[in-house]
Amino acid sequence: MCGINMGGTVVIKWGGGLITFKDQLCTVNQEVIDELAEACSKTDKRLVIVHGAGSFGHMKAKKFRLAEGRIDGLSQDEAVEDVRTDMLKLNKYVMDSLAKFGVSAKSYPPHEWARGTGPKFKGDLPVFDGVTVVFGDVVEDDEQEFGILSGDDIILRYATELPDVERAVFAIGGVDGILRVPPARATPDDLIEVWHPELEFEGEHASDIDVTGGIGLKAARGAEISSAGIDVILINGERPGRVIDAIEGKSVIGTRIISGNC
Ligand code: IP8
Repeated sequence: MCGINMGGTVVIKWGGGLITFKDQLCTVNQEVIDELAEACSKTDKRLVIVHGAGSFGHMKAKKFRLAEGRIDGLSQDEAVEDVRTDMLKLNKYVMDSLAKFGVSAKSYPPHEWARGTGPKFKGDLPVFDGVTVVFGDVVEDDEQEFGILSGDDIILRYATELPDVERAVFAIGGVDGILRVPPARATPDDLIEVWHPELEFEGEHASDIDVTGGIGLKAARGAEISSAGIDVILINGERPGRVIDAIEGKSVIGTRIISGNC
């Protein structure tokens, strides 16, 4: 980070499918992590980075049904600890990369401060006087003992509760934004440049792998952020130039999310 702080806060989600290889257990895409970290080192905005889980979280959470909480007859305790440990490992790749590019950042593992799942989880949002880093995690839950708190719910809370948020950026993998049809069938014309909740799209959700909501959850949380008056954009996180431009609020290829059909 260089220079004086030029204005407000930008919250950015690094999608789990962007920073890991989603179908190979606990494998990181180091190149993408480094590009994102470098992009984040180039801004004077105050950043909150929320990263997803990808193959460090979803596979084991799915196998042991951790999103459903305690299930009698299933030995889940080890899996709860394993997924937390795996998420800390993924977070270390992120933190090491940020440090490599000179970013002063501090990480706050949600299982230490958040309780409950979904957008109404409890806990004071930690903020660092530099770059704040948090991530999707296995957290304690009053009703079901534990559950999965998605980074998409965390970003909603940061974007709407910090006082000076300028925009929320969702950096995702493999696509330029929200597409009208699943990526395998899409042409460049299928990118939805402005999306609002009344506009239907055929989102692909790998529910065989993912325990949280995929693109649909990002779109829904994006619309909630936008209805609080905060700009929201979904971009292809594999294009560092777009990541930088999105953070700075410049015009960029992607999907802007607005809250209503107006
Ligand atoms: O990838 C999920 O977070 P997300 C967290 O941000 C775990 O939805 C541990 C699967």
